[in-house]
Amino acid sequence: MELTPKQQAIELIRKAQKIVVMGHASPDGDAVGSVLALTLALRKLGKKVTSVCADPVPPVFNFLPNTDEVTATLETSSEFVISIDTSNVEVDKLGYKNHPDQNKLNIVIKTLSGQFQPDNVSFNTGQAKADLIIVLDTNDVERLGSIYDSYTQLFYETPIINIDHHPGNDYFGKVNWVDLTATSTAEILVSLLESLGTPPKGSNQSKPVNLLDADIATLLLTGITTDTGSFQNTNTTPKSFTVAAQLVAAGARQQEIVQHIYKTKRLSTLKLWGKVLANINEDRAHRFIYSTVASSDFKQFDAEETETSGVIDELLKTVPDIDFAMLLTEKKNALYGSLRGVNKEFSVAEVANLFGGGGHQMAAAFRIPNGSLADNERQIVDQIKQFQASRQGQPQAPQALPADQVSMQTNQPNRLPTQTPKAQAGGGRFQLPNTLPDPGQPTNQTTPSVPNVDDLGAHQAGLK
Ligand SMILES: [Mn+2]
Repeated sequence: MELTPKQQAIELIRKAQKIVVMGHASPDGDAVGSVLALTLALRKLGKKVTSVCADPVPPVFNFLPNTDEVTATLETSSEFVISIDTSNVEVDKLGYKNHPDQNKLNIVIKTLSGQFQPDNVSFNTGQAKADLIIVLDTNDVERLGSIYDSYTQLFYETPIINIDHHPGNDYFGKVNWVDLTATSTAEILVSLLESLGTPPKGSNQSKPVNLLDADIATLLLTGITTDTGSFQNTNTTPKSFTVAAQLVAAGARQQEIVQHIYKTKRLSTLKLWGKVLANINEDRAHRFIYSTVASSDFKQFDAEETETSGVIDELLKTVPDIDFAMLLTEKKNALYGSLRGVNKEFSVAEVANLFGGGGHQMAAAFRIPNGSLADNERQIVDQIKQFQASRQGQPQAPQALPADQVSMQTNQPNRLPTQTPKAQAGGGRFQLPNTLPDPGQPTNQTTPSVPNVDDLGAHQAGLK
């Protein structure tokens, strides 16, 4: 009988010694909690584990254990290999002469026949090595950000276990454990850790290991809590409550999570949010509101780019009698549009689609590389007005974007992409954000092509 993805994952994990656990770029609570929980649990089983993420853990999660060890750099092997093409040369002897006074090491090859040329020599620097990669909460390898670009070879050489709950997961792993009914990756991991702690049949390990200790349970509960918006979002399932109760019973520090994530805001965050509120533009005729954050606002308040996260969910979308709220944020050489539905009859994904983005009915996003408020705000707003007017059967405003400005990512059929699609440099070209966080409802609805929604903290109301 064919093994389930869970059984296959357990088998690969049991065999591996050196494991790299990764989460998506711009990590959210589920990515951070899942990566660190699995890291700590695997270490309890005697594995050597590295926790990897392209971006640093947002400061809001610093109360969690081991956040300082999440790294964007993998340890590489210390070997430097010099290869010499011997097809035209017969080698006699190999030796070396060390000249420490000149900081020099000469490698000497004596030949019987033929002569080496400089272009016969090639080098191989140390490569990152692992027995197993476990990618968590990530629907495709592009979402790993710079990690995938930096260690492409490692990804091709090493078996990957892909554990995720996002619709549209690319199935890029050797083992793909994708559970769309799970609220979070952390919820899936609870079941994995229960099984991993049980000794395999026929092994000489007799005692079960309790992998759900208080720290690990706290990390996992953080993932479930943030991906369900503190159990407020409609993706919250009976199972998520059961699992959460199990984690609390295992010692998860639920009050600590709530206090740090939902009841603490930095002064810089409050100032930034104040600016967002002051900048609200209202268009009752076209039934939307929007606000903006300029890159200068982050500087002015000494705020990080992640600190806009939550403002749209906690504040902007609480306005009644509109179809949706939008936040335009200038960051990382791009203009990000984050959309949240208010009217349940309306799909914000359609609005995001206008700009080459996507998402779900209640939460969607788009990204304009090299965009800015000065260059793009007017155009975006005009196009939305036109879209709304045509829905409402009103006269249309002009200004459609050329179709060639729209580009979408395509999924590669064969596990890893053969080539890493790079962000287009051309200004005004609309692309999907490649750092979309999870859906949580209202962000957890299925969409065919765009699994994750926006990096502006869809479900993490109050985060960062
Ligand atoms: Mn998640």
